Amino acid sequence: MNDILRSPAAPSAIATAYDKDGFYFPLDVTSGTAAAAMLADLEAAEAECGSDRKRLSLLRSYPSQLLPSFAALIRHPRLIEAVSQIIGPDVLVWSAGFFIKEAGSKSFVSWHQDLNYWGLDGDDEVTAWFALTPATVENGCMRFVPGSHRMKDVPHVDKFAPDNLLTRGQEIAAEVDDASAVNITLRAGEASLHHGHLFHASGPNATDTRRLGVAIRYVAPSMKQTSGDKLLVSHVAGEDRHGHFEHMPAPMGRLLAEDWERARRNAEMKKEILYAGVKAEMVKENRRG
Ligand SMILES: O=C(O)CCC(=O)C(=O)O
Repeated sequence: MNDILRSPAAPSAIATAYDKDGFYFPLDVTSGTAAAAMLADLEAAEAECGSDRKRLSLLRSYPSQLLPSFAALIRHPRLIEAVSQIIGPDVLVWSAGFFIKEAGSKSFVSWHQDLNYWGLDGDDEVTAWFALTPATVENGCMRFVPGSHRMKDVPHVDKFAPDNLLTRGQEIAAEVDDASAVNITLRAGEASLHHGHLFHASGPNATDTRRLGVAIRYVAPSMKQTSGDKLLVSHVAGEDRHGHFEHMPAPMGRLLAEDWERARRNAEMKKEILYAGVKAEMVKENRRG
């Protein structure tokens, strides 16, 4: 990647802000040119999927298993360095999927916390949301409530609103102080970091271009699924001394048959976790969270 980095923040600034607010941004990861090249790779792969909706859904949910450019992104030294300040040097990627808002789309994300529905036994987790396009107020950037991560798990209700990008259209079942939220605007090539208990949401895309970001869920290897399932993860830094997950290899090429097969297996396992207790007819492709 042809990276042109702006002056990076001192590592302690990341950990301090994250501890206080539950998030950190903006983190310089790649140049805009490198982000545009990743976007072009994704869009070429989307075109190659044609009208195969199942493949499109797998591609958008598991790009780092199918495209070497995204396998490199989740291992990018700037991301690993920043994430290690928060969860330590041993790092796995639990998932890395797109949140896509097409031009002019009503797609939104309701106020929620991430960790409530992932079936993990702790909170040694951090999401790096990497912007493939700029994230602006107009195109529906994320909004974070500073300090809300200290509330730990709060109750949610499943609403299944059609334009909600979350798996269950889940929403925090209490009033959220929207006025205190911060707009997480990013240029293409920057990322934000957020805690799995942070209250966050995002609005529709009122512009005439797509808004795309990859939400990379980094976890410490000490975490495990409360169900006992060994989910598929990417081992991206340090060591895994726990063996709670099955490690996947990085793709050796673009859109290879064995990687489609592994992504399919991953999707089946994740569906069981993310949709636990939900009626089959409510389960939709291209949903997150
Ligand atoms: O992309 C968005 O607008 C929302 C992303 C989100 O909720 C997340 O990454 O946890």
